[in-house]
Amino acid sequence: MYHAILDRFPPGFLWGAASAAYQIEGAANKDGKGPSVWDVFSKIEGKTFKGTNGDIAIDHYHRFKEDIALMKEMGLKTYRFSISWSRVFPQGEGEINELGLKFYDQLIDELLKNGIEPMVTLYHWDLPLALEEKYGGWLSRKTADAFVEYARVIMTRYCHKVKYWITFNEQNVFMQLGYRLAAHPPGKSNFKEMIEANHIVNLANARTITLAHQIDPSYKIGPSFGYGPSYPLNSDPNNVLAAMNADAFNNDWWMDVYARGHYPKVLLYQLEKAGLAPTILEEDHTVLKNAHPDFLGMNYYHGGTVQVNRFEQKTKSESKRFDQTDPYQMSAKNAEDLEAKLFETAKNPYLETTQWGWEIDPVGFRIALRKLYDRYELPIIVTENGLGAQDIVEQGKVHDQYRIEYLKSHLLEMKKAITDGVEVIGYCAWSFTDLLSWLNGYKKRYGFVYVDRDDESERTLARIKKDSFEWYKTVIDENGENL
Ligand code: BGP
Repeated sequence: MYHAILDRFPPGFLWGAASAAYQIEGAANKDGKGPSVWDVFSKIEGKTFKGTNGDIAIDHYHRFKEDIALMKEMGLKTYRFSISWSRVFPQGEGEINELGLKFYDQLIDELLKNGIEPMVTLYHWDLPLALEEKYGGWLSRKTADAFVEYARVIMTRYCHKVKYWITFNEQNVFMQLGYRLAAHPPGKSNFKEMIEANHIVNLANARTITLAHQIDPSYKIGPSFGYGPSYPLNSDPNNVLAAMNADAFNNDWWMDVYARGHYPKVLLYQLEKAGLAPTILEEDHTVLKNAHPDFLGMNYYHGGTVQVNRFEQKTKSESKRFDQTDPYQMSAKNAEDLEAKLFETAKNPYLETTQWGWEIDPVGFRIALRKLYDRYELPIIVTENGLGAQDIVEQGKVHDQYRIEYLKSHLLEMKKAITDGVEVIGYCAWSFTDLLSWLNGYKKRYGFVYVDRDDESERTLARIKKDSFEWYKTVIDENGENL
């Protein structure tokens, strides 16, 4: 779709930046905070880059005023951050830790004092350890009950102060990495368990959305999803079908539940036949149907390219790569894992990648916005988007022109999507300051503000504005007029 002139960003557009508690706060044991699953997982040998963890992180817990002063200087309209559940409920449930809440009281008040709209994520992966140990975490409906109670406490306390709420950050990511690929806590590789745990998070999500609207009907609440559109490798109809399968498997499985209140039928049918479908109780249908998110949060980094699954490829003469002894093929035959039957990932020949091998695909961002809006017709808040790179300080400055180029190209595509007709109400760059990358330590930086620390030590933790800081300040000031 060509536009000679692009629409303006709507007035009041929420220009923002995002973070997550474990990645910035530090103060891991301070003021009565209980441990989370990440506090333990990051200490297991070989799990994170050089054993990096969030014990100190960038010490935002003690430096939040300095950080918010920088946000104010930048002109940020909104700041998305997450609350550490185990800071508030050290055991995940039961007794409340008032000191933990006090930190968030101060943080939110400081943001409001500086004219910045707080956007609160209730869950950004740091499940209280006690719930994992006591109930088996998300495999138990008791964890969902505890979550809803925690959410009730937070959403009641900050009534009249916070308007925008995110339930879960990237449920697809913490489910896949946690229960299937063993790269996040609880470190499991069990597809069926992933499907079960995921269903329980769906219920927690739906109940929290319904509860939010009961607490305050003017609340705006939704989940944040790690969204990447699927491309077929080429116009071979088999590959087009593979891309449909990939979208169902990677995106619709979650998004349909959020926005439509039920699982996508074709994929559910496949899971049922393979004995992998979630245990859905009669009352669950109503819980899922009754929840109406006000927006969909989208975290966009990149999509993925796919081709026909390896079983059907095998019947084609041009594809001789797969033989009967391929172990992955054998396990998929056992229906342990459905993915191999649906599609196979492929390399996209058109896209360059970041230093960490993530595809750089601004047009994919427009496609993602279009696809989500076309399918669900809900407003979208981009809750994360950004470039992880190794920044270098030269004479006290960080010249991150590459980050400016990355963000600029994405904002331009977002503006095109808005001109296409997509309702986007906010954009949060990932991230405001540099922070801990879950698996990649402190070397992979995303911020507008450099933090003087590395993987080995905390150094001075001093904040340095990068070139991208001034650039984004101007973007906000001009409401994205001159991209
Ligand atoms: C998203 C997470 C963020 C952040 C970001 C960058 O999936 O929601 O918390 O970490 O990805 O990821 P990484 O740090 O792995 O580069």
